[in-house]
Amino acid sequence: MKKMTASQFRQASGSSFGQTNNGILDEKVLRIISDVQKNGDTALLRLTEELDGIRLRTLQVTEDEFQEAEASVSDSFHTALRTAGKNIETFHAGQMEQSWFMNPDLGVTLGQKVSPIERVGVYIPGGKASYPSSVLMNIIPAKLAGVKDITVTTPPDEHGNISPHVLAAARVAGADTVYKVGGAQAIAALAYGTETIKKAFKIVGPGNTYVARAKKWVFGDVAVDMIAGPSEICIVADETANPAFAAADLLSQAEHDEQARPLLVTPSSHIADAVQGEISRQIEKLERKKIIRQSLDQNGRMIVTESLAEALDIANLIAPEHLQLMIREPFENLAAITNAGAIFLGNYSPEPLGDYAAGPNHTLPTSGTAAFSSPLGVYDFMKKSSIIHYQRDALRNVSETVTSLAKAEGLTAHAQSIQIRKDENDAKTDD
Ligand code: HSO
Ligand code: ZN
Repeated sequence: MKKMTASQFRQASGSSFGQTNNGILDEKVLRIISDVQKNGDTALLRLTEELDGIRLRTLQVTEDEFQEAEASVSDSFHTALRTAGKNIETFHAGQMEQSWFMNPDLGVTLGQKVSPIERVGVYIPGGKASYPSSVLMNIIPAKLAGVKDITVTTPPDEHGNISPHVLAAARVAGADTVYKVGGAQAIAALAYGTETIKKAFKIVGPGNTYVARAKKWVFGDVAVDMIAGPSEICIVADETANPAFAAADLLSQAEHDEQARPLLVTPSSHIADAVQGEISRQIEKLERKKIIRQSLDQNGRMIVTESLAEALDIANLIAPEHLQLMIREPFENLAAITNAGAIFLGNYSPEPLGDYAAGPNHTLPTSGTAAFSSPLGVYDFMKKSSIIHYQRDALRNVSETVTSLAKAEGLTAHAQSIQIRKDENDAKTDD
């Protein structure tokens, strides 16, 4: 990994690593979206043949396919799904939001009614990046929120099959239906509906660049969770960090893809060198070392700072998806961190723990968006309605305020809606 000072890093990269627009990609994605809008299932089947290499007869995964998948995965995998699922559920149960009411004045009741989104679409990538853990992370909070209809779409392989691990996870998490369709065409189907796939009100889940661009284009017609970029890990380490652990954690994120960003920020040049040594040693045994090497060479950085405070500043500037604080007093320094998707404290809270089993969500803001957004949670599947109740006298008390603002806006019908009630109230009081 390239070693540099904090000021060199500041100059070279700035704070944001946002996605660049890609005209050719967008053209393709838009063509697919309008094809699906016009031709529905016919377009989905044709595009699946063209892009995934399989002519399907039906899109929906059958009960037989589910049972076959569940029978084919190991008992230990089933147990792991259940244990991880339970931890994810326990954590997310803490995010539940309740409706509430207040009485700010006599005769006035205000509140907020919380309702689940009715129908949600979950996109799950296929192929090499098929993650049953993401099935749990996306569906469990939706279930807790009370979403009634959860549709999963995921691309089939060239034989028309879906990963049995993904299907088993979909069952454990409680998906209602799984469809064999991927890419931009799946996003279009969820956004606008087809003969078989019902329109969703929100689409969540990770995906490749086609999926990400498609989500960006359908946003507005449907809600989307976020536009996910490549995985990132930023480790802030002082001399109490175990260099072998830090190296292992950087390598873990680098294996996601060549674009992944492993970063080490440390006030100790000695730690930087020790971590580098460990990386060189550990990488040799890893299956995905080709991907890892590219990620480390292209996007990996070791940033040596003047102090721990400066290291924490750099972490905020990066606003990483995952931040590990491998420092002497992680809790004491937490106050200094404002921008990070998830913060892992100490030598024994590695990022992969959070990917699978700790409980918090692994769908996190990437590409610097942790500066303004949060992890996926139960709140992403709930919406709110304001509640307003005024008694007659309470309305009279506020009538002047409303009519004067309405008149200033030239909206006399608005004023009239208040005045007509005030007149009724005045007549009654005169009796
Ligand atoms: N680290 C990924 C999530 C994941 N890791 C899934 C393994 N499986 C999110 O950046
Ligand atoms: Zn991961």
